[in-house]
Amino acid sequence: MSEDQDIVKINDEISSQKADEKIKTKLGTLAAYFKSRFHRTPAFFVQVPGRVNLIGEHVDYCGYSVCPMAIEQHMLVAVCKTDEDVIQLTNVDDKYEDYCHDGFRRIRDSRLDEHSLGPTWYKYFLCGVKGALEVVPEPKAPKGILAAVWGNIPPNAGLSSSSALVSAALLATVHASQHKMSKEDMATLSAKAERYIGTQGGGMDQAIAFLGKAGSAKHIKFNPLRSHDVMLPKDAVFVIANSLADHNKASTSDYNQRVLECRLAAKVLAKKRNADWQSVNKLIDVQKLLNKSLKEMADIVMTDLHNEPYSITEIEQILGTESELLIKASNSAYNYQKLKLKQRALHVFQEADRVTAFRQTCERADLEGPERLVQLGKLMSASHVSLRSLYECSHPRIDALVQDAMSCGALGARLTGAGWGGCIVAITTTDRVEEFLVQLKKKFYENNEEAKMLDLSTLLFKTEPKQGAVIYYSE
Ligand code: ADP
Ligand code: NG1
Ligand code: MG
Repeated sequence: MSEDQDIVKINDEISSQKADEKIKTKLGTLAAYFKSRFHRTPAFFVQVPGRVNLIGEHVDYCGYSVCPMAIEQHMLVAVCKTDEDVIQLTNVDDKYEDYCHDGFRRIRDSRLDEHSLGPTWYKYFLCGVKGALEVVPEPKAPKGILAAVWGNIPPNAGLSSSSALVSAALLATVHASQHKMSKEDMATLSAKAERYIGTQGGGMDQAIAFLGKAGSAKHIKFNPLRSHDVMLPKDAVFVIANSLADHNKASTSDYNQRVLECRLAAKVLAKKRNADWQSVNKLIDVQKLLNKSLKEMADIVMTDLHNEPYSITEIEQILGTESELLIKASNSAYNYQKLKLKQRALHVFQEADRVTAFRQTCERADLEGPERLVQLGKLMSASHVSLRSLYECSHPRIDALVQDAMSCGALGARLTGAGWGGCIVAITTTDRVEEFLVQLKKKFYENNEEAKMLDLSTLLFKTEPKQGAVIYYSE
């Protein structure tokens, strides 16, 4: 009997046999590829989507809620167990080289964050495996696994290809171990697991990867993780457009620098208001301690923090402590002479407020027709302005694309994901979307040499809320 014939439908919350014709064809193609590489048949497949964040950028790691939706583009992984102590990975896209390593269970104890020019693709997969092996009881874990990966989420573009890969690897390992877990637990574990790559992410991407639901965006809250459906207006269409400036988040310290700035801003604000700053790690912690609204917190930032960047020495003096203590929690290089506490904290409190306003605007019964969409558009555009000027995580090409989208008739547009490149998301209406796509294509892509060599439908497309992670079985 083959090692994997005992796989049963244990994670029934996310198991599905109802593959539609399109996905059945893909599963067949991937199974054939798997067989050609491993001379085995896959026991099951996991499919995990990318996401577009509609609003709530760079707030998840401060403890605040976000409003993303899962998209159609996804990571598909074919998996089987093996009784050899090995992990073998292959990728349908040959730009991602095969990987083979002895010692599958030893991945639990390995370090994955050592890479100078950005992590190799398989490290994201190993993060997911490591995260799973940390919770699966050892005797249940397979001796080894074989996996073939096939993804179509534009990489390094803010649509969360990395988390789809980490979450797919975690789900594959948990399922191959016949271990039963809730979606929320797998999402929380995947968020922790992706931090092994070296970035101190907040958990939005892995949450929507598991909790995504066809037909509705999600309002996701953290600690503990929970989600609520957000029904988007029927006449709204969300369009994703790729700026073609790509940015691998784990290859620079930009992201972790923002996480550090927010953490230090939270401590300084607490200290200035005579609260227990040592217990504060996130901006939401100081808001709770002071018992203020988000708008009041924005006012406090304006009065308590100065415009000039802080040095770590000044922060040390304010807190009366040593910098070693403050920076120990992270593992990447910072610019600790120029810490922009005021700008980052202001963005976070105001952006968190916009998330609540976005959900309320979707749900308000008294808003008539186009007015609802106009208000959603304004919130999205305000988010972009803040990301560009206060959070400084945009890119000239992203700003140009946002501007072009607005001049082509979008009601609002903003960068989505971590930024420093990647994609924008724009809101338009069902009756104007086709014209909008034609205009934006002309304006942004037609004279772009790089775009001419690519399939435009992968750079500029309409999107709608899709299902989160699914497990399929071979027939
Ligand atoms: P994103 O915004 O897409 O999540 P990140 O910088 O966080 O961008 O991570 C993207 C990384 O994920 C890529 O550099 C690559 O290593 C990995 N990746 C993305 N897509 C694939 C794929 N189809 N196959 C293998 N690895 C992938
Ligand atoms: P990207 O780089 O777009 O996958 C990141 C973080 C999120 C969130 C956003 C900004 C990870 C895995 N993802 O997304 O948690 O902080 O940036 O809102 O770190
Ligand atoms: Mg990512």
